[in-house]
Amino acid sequence: APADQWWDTAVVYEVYPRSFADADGDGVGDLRGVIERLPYIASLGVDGIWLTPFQRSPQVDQGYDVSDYCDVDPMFGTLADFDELLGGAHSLDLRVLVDLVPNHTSVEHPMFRAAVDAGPGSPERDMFHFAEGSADGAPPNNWVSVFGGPAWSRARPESHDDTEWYLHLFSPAQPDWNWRNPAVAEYFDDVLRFWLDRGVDGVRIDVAHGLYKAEGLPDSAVVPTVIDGLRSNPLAMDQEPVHDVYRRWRRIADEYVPPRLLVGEVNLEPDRAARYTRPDELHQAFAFAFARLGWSAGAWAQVGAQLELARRTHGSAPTWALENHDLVRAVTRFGDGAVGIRRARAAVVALLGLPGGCYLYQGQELALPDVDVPVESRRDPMWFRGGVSRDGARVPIPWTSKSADSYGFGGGTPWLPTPDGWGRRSVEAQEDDSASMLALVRSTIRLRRELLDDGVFAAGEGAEWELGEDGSVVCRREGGVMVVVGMGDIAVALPDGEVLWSSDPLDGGLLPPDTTAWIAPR
Ligand code: TEU
Repeated sequence: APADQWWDTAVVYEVYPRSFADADGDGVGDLRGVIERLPYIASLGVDGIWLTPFQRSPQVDQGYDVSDYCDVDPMFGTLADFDELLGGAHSLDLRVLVDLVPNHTSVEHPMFRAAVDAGPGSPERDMFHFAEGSADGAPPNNWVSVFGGPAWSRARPESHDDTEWYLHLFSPAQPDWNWRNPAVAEYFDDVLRFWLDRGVDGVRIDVAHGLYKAEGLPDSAVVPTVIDGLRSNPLAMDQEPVHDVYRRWRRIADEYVPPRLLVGEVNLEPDRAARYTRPDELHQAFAFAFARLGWSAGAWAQVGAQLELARRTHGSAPTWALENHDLVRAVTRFGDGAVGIRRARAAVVALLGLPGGCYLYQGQELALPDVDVPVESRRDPMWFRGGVSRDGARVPIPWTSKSADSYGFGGGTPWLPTPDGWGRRSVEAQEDDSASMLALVRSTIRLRRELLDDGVFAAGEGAEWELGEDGSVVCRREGGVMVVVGMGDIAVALPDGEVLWSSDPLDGGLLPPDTTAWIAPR
């Protein structure tokens, strides 16, 4: 691939800084912790990192409520620390993506505070969605928030003359911007340029299918669909004008040398999501339909085929991910215990064998399970609004085998408790074990790179998906390599060809259950 299209074949490692490594011992991970562990990240063989929000924030939604888009939260460090991180990553050939949150902000953002103070009818309020409710005290419309509960809160509940409400698709601490006001777009141009000028290689865009709401904010006639505990309201998502925002951002990203990457969190079905990666919009959008799948060959083949159709229709490859800080960890989703680990191994080898960029989430390389965080320790605002808790995927990373310093995470009481036995899953425990998930992820990424260098894997390949024998699924890359995942109860015959790789040892010419193999045509 041309040097400026590195993302087409890249493996990017998602770092959730508050749970990665805590250098100052306050129980919360920080940028210095990331700086100290950059050599570890580089040792995985990945091409870059995506850092989830570390900007100034009251941390109601763990940083996804941003009160200053252009500064580092003191909990995580300083802008100077960020610059050091960026320089350190670049010197290890790691690209750096930062998170941009344009759908909503924090109630503590100066512009939102100014809007509350300025009162109804003011230009300040027009930066957000303020509206009068009904005479009987109900909110302006019937929308519910993604996290549960009404999507509206009163701006000044104590006031008798100011009875306006403001819209928040997520928690009440996260007011939505009014993207129909051109001043909002101009403000975000500056935010985008601030990070790109600092030298970041790209941005991950939070709720990229949000931003615009249906004109006039009409009542919704449909009950929102609930996926992974999140409520999706079609009137609040995937509105046509949002595509102009990405055309505008793409022009900005392309002004830089080399061009910068735009990757969107577009949590939509394949065909709708792929529209965000048309040639003049985003470069990548995560394949959420795939990330949500359980252990089912039928489902993988079906969604794989949908993604391939979307690629052909709109012209850009799927971007693969199985885990992130919002989803239940793969080990747990696929069955937990030894079976779950074996399937998570097979799944990561499958993903890394598919054509297109691939994102891994910190701890996935350790086969960490989702943790059942004790109710009194949960911190997720979604949990507090009656939804599921995403804390189970956010527990601090175990670096060392002994419990001291929270298994090497840091000296303070960690912001989420680490469970018993966490040290057995640590980096230290897996480092010298050739049968570990850590060893598998490293060697799989290395082989993927070699196959790309040798032209066995190529950027931009399509892929055919079909059901194989006895509960297996086969993805045949255009260049000929087949990724075969055994998801049934019995071992299956492998297609003819040379075995390039497998997630666990094969059984003669047979693929055992819960195993992935890469097969090259002879
Ligand atoms: O998650 C976004 C999220 O919840 C949506 O993709 C949701 O599935 C969709 O709106 C339903 O249509 C991101 C972050 O990853 C998450 O941690 C934050 O809590 C959330 O945004 C709010 O910023």
